[in-house]
Amino acid sequence: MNVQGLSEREIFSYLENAKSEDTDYYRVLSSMCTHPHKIAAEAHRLFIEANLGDLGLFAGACKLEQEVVRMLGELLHAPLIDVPSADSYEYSVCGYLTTGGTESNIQAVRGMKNLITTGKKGLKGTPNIVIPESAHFSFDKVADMMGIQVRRASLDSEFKVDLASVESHIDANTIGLVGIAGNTEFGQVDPIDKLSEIALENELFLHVDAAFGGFVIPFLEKPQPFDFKVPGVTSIAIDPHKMGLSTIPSGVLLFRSPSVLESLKVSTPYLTTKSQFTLTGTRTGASAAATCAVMKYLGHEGYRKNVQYCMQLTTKLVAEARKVGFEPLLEPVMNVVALKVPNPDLVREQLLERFGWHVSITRTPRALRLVLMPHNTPEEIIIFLQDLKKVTAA
Ligand code: 0PR
Repeated sequence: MNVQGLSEREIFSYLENAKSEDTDYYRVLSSMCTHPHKIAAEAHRLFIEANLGDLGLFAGACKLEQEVVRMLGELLHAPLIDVPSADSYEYSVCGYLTTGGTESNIQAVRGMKNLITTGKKGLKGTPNIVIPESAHFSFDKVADMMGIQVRRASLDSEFKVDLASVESHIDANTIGLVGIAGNTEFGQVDPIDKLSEIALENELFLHVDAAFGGFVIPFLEKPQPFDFKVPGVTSIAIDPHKMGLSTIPSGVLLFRSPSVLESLKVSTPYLTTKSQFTLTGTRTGASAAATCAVMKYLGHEGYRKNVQYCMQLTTKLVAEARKVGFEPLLEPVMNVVALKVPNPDLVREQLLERFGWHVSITRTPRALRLVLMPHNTPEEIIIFLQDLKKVTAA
């Protein structure tokens, strides 16, 4: 750190310099995040100092968090629970705002572990969970942090989790299953209703990672079952900072039953509140304000239009790609396309070096992974395909 502080002008010139190295989402086809909606950005600024880690001091921000949880609970058909002590809320949905899908996934599994190890089952060895091969790498962190064995079930030919493989991994030490509603690489949705049957039969928790798909699936023309309407689903991760158009960091974790949230509680003797069930202590109220504001501003119809726009881009990209001879690995279910191209790693490198396109790659099989977000345009897609053709022809 320098001894004397710099001037405001110097600071901002320094910051602008750094900012000029950021992409501003120009030619970005690899991101599940996008520009936050301007309403979200303004609301974020308004609550910049609010700390949800000390709810007693920030009652207003706390109400906004509860309202986000209530609205998302309603969207995802969460059951209402009785909260006699809450002043203006007779009924509530159970959950809280996280920093994103990673924290939500960690906490969902921690909840399973806490309830099982203190509860009925009496484990004989290391607890395990069964997740799809396609699960996000946040579950590797779960395995590392919590001493839980993470078993990966294989995928079927449509990149959904294979149910027979899930069943073959379940044993006496299995505490829960995970299904993905909108997997990171293919945008595919696992058969959550079938996973629910397996979970109920074996008395297991079922966590649905809808970090990306949660703000997509409900607004598709033909939504697939993935939320609390499916009886065995016990928790859901959904990220407003992805297709919810809120600011980073905004994730939400919802539970069907308050007992799981209860199991996450630790006491906080010297705070204005007695206990905390969140993973982080100090956490921003700005995200609650941003998410609440953008959800109320857009409403169901606003999000439907957003998804419709991204799906139109997706359809256009696939149609144009087919014209030049590139097939998708699967018919896109949401706004993620895995495109079969020769030598994808080299193509990716060339697209960036020669034309400034940011794309990513699926692991198995290796294909070009493209996420069509609100920052992309139909014109951009035409140019992208021209550039892709040049790169693959070389
Ligand atoms: N679950 C799923 C299904 C996800 O796709 C992701 C992130 C997570 C959980 C974890 O969410 P957080 O990163 O919010 O904790 N998926 C994106 C990915 O890994 C995250 C991302 C977003 C990466 C924007 C890059 C980027 O520019 O691809």
